Amino acid sequence: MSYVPDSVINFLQTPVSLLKLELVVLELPQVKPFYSAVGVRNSRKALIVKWHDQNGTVGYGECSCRPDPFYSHEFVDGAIQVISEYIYPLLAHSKTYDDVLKALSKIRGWNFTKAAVEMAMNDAIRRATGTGILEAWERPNLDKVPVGISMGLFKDESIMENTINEAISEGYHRLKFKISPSYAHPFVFRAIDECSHPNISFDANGSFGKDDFQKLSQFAHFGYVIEQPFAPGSHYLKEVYEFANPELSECLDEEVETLGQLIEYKEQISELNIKPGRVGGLFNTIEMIEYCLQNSIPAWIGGMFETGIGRAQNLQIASFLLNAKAHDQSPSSRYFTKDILVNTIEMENGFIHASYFLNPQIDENAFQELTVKSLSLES
Ligand code: OSB
Ligand code: MG
Repeated sequence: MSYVPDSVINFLQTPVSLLKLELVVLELPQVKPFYSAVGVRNSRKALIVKWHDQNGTVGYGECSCRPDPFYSHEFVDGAIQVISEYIYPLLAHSKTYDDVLKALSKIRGWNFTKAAVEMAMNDAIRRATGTGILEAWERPNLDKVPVGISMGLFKDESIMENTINEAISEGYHRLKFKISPSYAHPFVFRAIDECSHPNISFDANGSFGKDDFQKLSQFAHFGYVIEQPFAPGSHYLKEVYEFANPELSECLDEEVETLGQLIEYKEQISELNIKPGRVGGLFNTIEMIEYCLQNSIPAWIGGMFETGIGRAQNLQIASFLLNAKAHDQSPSSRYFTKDILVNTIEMENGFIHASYFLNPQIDENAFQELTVKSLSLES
């Protein structure tokens, strides 16, 4: 049994060819540092996979894991090693999209890494034929996607208030505040209390442990959804917490890497953040979204500070979620001083229009300029 519609299953028979894989590391300067419970980011080190097919078409995929293993076990240099030593050799006899998925499934975990390879292959197919797996997915979709902002931990009240006011005036459909036990400051509670936006949420990135229930309850008191309150693998703490506190309204992120995990937790969560990289690629994302739609689990697409390449794909996926109120897919200018698409992704009144995310073109000059390292895999 599959939750995936026949049109997508049939698409998996699409022929593929591979001449070489190119792995390129880019470094995109950020507009400003971003603080969260998993650490600070000053620039975005991005791994781009280029799939060169035998007819000269090049497809692009993005591996959106962090440079360190603080969000998930994956990290950029590890991803490069896994692709070079294990994934590339497995691809040798792949003749169809399905063959590639089967080859990738031999690797346990490393979802962001496998997703980048699938995305690059799919992009090559789409550029050559006009139809990729998302075009083959026969579901209605939106021509503009509502966007939410994910805001880092703030150093003081005035920066926090300015950022909130700016986000509201730019039309963001959701304000998401990063939180952590060490962030339970009076100024934070005051600013959140005074914030009038109708859609507010929190993201703890797994930072609350069993000794932090009192601080967690101070945030939970607002009644907003809390994303990943406990560390992945510690979901039992929800029940322990609720033994002495009101029920938590929970969204999962880090904890859900497979459909099996979603099925395990679905009764206990109020919504799901789906990151195409985290769940291991496009096919798995389609399957998870289908499962959510068929089981009325509210879901939206999360971000990992992707470059334009990964973001355009995330936005296209988000366009299939007709009822989602907002996706963590801010415009490029919120993150980077320079991005790598010809048509830099922009937001208008809190929406990103399809012209930015369907068929994105790479700005080769910017791509070159931001490259710090590259490696070619060819037999
Ligand atoms: O937890 O959603 C998260 C970025 C990197 C790692 C984890 C997360 C995030 C974000 C960024 O919140 C969302 C975005 O790209 O706008
Ligand atoms: Mg999150």
